[in-house]
Amino acid sequence: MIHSFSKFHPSKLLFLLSLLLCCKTSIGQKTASPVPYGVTPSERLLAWHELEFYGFIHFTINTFTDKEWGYGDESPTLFNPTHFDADQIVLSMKAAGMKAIILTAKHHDGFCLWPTKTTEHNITKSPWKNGKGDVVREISDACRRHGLKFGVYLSPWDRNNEHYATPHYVNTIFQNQLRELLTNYGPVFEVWFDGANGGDGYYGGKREERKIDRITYYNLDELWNVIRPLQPMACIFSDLGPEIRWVGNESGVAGETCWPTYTPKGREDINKPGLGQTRYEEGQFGTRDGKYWIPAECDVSIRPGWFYHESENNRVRSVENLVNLYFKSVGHGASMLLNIPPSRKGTVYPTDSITLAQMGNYLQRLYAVNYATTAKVKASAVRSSDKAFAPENVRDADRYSYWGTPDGVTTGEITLQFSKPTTFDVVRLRENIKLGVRSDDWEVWAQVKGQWQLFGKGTAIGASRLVKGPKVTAEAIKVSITKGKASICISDIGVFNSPELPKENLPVISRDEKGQVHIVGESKNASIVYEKNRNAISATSTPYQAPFLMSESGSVSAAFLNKDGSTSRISTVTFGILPQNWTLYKNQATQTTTDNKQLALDNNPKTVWLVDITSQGTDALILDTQKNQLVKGISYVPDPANGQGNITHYALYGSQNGNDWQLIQEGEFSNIEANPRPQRINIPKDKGQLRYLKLVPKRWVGTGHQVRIADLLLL
Ligand code: FUL
Repeated sequence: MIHSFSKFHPSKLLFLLSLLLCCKTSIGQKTASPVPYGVTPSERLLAWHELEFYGFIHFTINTFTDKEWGYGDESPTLFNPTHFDADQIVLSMKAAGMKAIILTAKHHDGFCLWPTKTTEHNITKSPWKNGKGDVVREISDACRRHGLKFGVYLSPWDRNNEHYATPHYVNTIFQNQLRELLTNYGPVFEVWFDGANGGDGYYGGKREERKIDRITYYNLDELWNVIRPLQPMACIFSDLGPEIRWVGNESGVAGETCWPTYTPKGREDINKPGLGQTRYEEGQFGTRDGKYWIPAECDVSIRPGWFYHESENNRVRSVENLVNLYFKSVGHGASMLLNIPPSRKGTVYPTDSITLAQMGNYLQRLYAVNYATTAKVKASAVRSSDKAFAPENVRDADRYSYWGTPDGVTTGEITLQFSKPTTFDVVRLRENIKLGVRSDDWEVWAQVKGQWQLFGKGTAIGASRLVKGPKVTAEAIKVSITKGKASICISDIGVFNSPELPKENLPVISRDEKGQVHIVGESKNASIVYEKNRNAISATSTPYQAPFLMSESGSVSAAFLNKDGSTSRISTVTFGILPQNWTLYKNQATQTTTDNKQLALDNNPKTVWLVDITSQGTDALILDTQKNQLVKGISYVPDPANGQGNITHYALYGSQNGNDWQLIQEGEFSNIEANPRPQRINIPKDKGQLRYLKLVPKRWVGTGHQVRIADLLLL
């Protein structure tokens, strides 16, 4: 049909106007830029995307109580770092290549790390610097001094505050805490709201459970309005956004395909997201053509826990592990938020800071030379002869200058010809996200000795995509867009050769059924040394020659000792008391279960005992160790692979005869849902002489009728 514009109609005027708008060109540019496709990021999200890799600091009273979640009844006098050094912390993190830091200004226990006027439960009541200290001030100042952006974590859940769950807490106390943080500490790039919300707590001495409606309680529209005028460039994070979403796990990985756009299923109205309400698995992937621009952030800790625990000093992730996570987060278009928990001294522990420096060194060397910058570029189609769309734009350092194809041309290819065969194993792809997420499927090809071979392929590009392929020496590379929703706007193709990564090589420690401890491993010119019940290793540690017996509970640490007296990193394994003829059953000794209960005693977290539970809080898991002995604690190892059924609340009893039971402790396994790491319950000496132990699961993750026990260790 041919349109006739001879007769005036208002819709025609609108059409003309929109045409004019679409055809807007920049100065000197004759061809119109493509119309943005779908939703696009705001200015502050664009700035956020450019950060890619930044750090988290978890530091508070928990650092001193050895906990992951404080109950809220901890005395502020416990907070007393001996050598707090904000520069050391910030510089250790900067050395890794981080561009910003988010600090836990208040965690769930409610203790405020700055001198707030909103609650007495704050740093002025601690002995540190005679109550004159301010961790938020020191860290934010150090960030500015060293050129890093600063962000705040303010836990909505406050287990200390007597007003929690009332309107007064949320409308006055919590909002004022935000106001203080966003007014007094300079520019803030991100405000982090945790999803863990409501539940048991001290609550001013009431010690009860308080439930809140996660969708309505926090008056989120109002809360966002507190943030906006005070910090216009601060992006708001919560499980569902509104600006940055949780990736849905605490392991540091985004989905292989991870869209920055998102329409949370069953919740089309993002203005009412609630805190802590999400379908976790969705966060990894986002939604193609989602209604909102809510990119994913991958939060992960360098240690198993979020807070510092001395017992985890030898469980710091290796640089190899961190780099792998970097490729699975930043490399999938999300950001990497790596947590570094300062120790009780108030500094980053040496193992952590050495690893951070190694990571920084790796990233610096990775990006040192971009082989694309000197390549000859050719594309299958170009929008026009305007420089604005030239294929060469993919080689420059500008994230937004791009190669553009004509409207309707959604597939095509671009070739980069090197002047000589070039070795690489990483290709970086970026779209100009100011124009939306346009392309879907892509392939990267490498031309090796005249033959094109596939280097990598996938779906979604967005702000950044790192393709890690085999090391090849190629004459050229070709990026093919094989499916897309709008004309192509690729802004970056980077070609890099990754440096050698130090491979983690540690002695492997295991114990057999008879209690013999074996330590195996090989390292050139090095021998193995070990220690029992000591985390540190030195040249004077015991040389390992043959397996040794250890039927009691305890830890074994081992490392390679080099000829020059230096040692490798240390590996530490904790063993429980050796289970010898122990029996494990549900409720009564007479009750036989057909399930695989021995899997809970095999010291292998990969094999899991799944127990049917008939009723909450009454079914008991009973362990008979066959003899009275001193038990110092238990370690419950949840299923690391499937959270559903992992125990969150328990009661633990002990007995010498199997009839008279004494309550040892009732409590929670904090944060086990998001971070299923081993949980320890200490048993006081006066209750520790026992033969039987009874664990009553009171609550667990999900609504199923089974609980999961990967391992149960008696310590
Ligand atoms: C979780 C919290 O409950 C953890 O303690 C930690 O702060 C982590 C980053 O988020 O949901």
